[in-house]
Amino acid sequence: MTDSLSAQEFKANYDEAAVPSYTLPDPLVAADGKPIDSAEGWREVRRPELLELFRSKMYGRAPGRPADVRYELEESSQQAFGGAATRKQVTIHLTKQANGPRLRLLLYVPNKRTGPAPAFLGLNFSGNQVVCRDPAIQLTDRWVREGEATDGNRATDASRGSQTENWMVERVIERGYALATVYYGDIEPDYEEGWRRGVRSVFPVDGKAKATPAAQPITKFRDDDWGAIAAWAWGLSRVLDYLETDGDIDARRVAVIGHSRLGKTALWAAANDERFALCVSNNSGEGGAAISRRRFGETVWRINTSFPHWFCTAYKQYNNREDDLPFDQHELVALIAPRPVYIASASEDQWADPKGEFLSAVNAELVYALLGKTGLGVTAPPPVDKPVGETIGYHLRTGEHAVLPFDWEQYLNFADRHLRAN
Ligand code: GTR
Repeated sequence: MTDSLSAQEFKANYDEAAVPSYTLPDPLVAADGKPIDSAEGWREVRRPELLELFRSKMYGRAPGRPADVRYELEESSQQAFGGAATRKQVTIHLTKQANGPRLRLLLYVPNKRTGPAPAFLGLNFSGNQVVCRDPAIQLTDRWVREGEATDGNRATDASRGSQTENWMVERVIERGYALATVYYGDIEPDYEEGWRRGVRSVFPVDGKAKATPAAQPITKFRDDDWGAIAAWAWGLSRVLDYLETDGDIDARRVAVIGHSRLGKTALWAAANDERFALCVSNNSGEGGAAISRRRFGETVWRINTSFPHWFCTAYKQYNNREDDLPFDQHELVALIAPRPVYIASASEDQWADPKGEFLSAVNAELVYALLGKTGLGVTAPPPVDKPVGETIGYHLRTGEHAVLPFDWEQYLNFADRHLRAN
């Protein structure tokens, strides 16, 4: 972990009484001060304006879709989980070069289905082999964070299935959804210099519709060039490009899901790429669903200091200056409207500011309403373990910072309501 600050050096505020007073930017007032009062005004004026602000000031700009992708089916079997699912392992080559950047997709599709399956797509933290105990999953050969089931920065067989209960793959299949996952380190390894071994070293941000590799090695970034979160989100869109070509998947019903830093990533992916039909942000916290102006738990300064590579350089100017941000995170949620989005917090995860995450859901409501939807539909935080909401879902689960079976059950119920209703 590139966490260069020890906890002692930063005193996080966990006292609600010490949260400063603040005014949230109104998502329905344009930069020129004019009110936005129609769906068209949102689509044509305000949504592009907000996207541009988040791109240029926070996550950074990403290139377009690569000009030369190639999909290689490495392995498949219809006998996964005792015949309940078909497993596919597909390499997504992002350039023409055989040794160029590539993503390894692990896909399970339920065998019991009447047509192309809706799917959950999420990046994983430690290699595809951690998501369940299927011995056929390729062990990642990429850099992984050193831990119990690694040999230095290499994953070992001991890591197989270690996050089974965080992924619930068999349950997802049983409920009729496909599960697609890629190791986030395939896109970019998560440390400050990790970009040198990831897609940001290959594709320049040049504003062209089709991304092609740089002629010269990339050596530095401009203030608004993509950070790692934008790169991971871009990778999710590349997986969706593949899913659009796979006849077993209904690419119009793909839910993008992520936990923690990857929850921030899922939100940004869904904000940018309207092909994602639904978004789940699990404990995404600072830089995700939590309101930055609250300065509760992790703050802008702290996240930019611990993880200098996550956001674009321009974001650093807001260190300890949250009130100067031309947006707040409820507007990130609003960028997903009118599509369904689920925000989940955990009671012991105060670092991620559960109340701030809830308030983003509340304050995105205006935009959902303008687009003819009920968002959260409530303004008071619900009791623990009681999901609320309509097109915006929310719950505060009892317990720690993690995606747990309780969370998955709520996401599956939410997806049933939104992706299965005809
Ligand atoms: C923490 C970071 C959080 C969150 C978390 C995670 O150290 O401060 O913003 O992203 O890591 O991703 O697990």
